[in-house]
Amino acid sequence: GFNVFGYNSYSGIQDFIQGLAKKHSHLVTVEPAGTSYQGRVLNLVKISKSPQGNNPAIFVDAGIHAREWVAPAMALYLTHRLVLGADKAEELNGVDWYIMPLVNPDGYEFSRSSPANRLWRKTRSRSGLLNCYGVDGNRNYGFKWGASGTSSDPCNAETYAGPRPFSEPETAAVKNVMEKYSRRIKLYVSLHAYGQYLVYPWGYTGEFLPQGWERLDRLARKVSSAVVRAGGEPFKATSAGRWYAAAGGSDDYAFGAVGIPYSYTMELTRNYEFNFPERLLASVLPRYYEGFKAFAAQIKKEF
Ligand code: 0X9
Ligand code: ZN
Repeated sequence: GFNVFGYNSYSGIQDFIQGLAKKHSHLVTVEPAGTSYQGRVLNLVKISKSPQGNNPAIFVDAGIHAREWVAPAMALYLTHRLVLGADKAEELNGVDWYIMPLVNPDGYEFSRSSPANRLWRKTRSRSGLLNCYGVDGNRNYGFKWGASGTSSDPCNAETYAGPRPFSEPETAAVKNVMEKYSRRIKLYVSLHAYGQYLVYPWGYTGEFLPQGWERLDRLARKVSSAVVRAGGEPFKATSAGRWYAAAGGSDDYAFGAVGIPYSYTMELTRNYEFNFPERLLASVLPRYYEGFKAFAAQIKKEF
């Protein structure tokens, strides 16, 4: 089964996505974008009213960090709302959406497998000789890879950057999506938890900001205001590196290597750390959706 206001299994998520594509074939396309280390399909969901059009696009991914369950929940709720409201929704007129709702299904399923594994963050790849598993996907991208805020120790449970950039099939799949649609993607949002931060490049350093950071900051504040107007908690807008520096993130890669003009990491939820209660999803996800409408409005206006 699948619950839009729940934490679903990988297979429940697969069923939901395939069901949507079947029922709304004019609107929803599912594209296999790769395979996880353990062989799970990484699906890219495209939602568009003009499949062959040249609309500017928004790319949203979620779940690179296994334990941040609210992130895939949001990506799937976003998918659900876009499809449900497609007739009237301004956020689908002239904008295409690419959503990868679960980037790290191996880690996600591992974090669901027992309370002892609940706080797993990384992928589940096996590192050479050591009896240690996993790479932090958000240190594994090929922009300033291995610089500050990363570990070269495969047994580091939080920030191991991997043996080389894009060593993980999961990050390579996201990179391929960015590059395949790079001419059209104007906004990249990577969903994470927690803290209610909406951060933009650079992530690898807090010493300086990219050129044109003001527009990144302005849009982040617009999105936060939209969420607040809907009754939600504000998002703190800042550069990722001013929060704390960490290199090899997907946001920096999208912005710095691919050239996507707007790139954010969105840290959902303020309280409960990684254990945001399932019963509260119905109150926060619709408020966050208002933030996504604000993102879309800006992309439509500007591109
Ligand atoms: O450390 C991270 O990867 C992100 N925070 S989390 O608690 N979800 O792990 C923040 C990433 C911000 N972006 C970069 N540092 N590039
Ligand atoms: Zn995260």
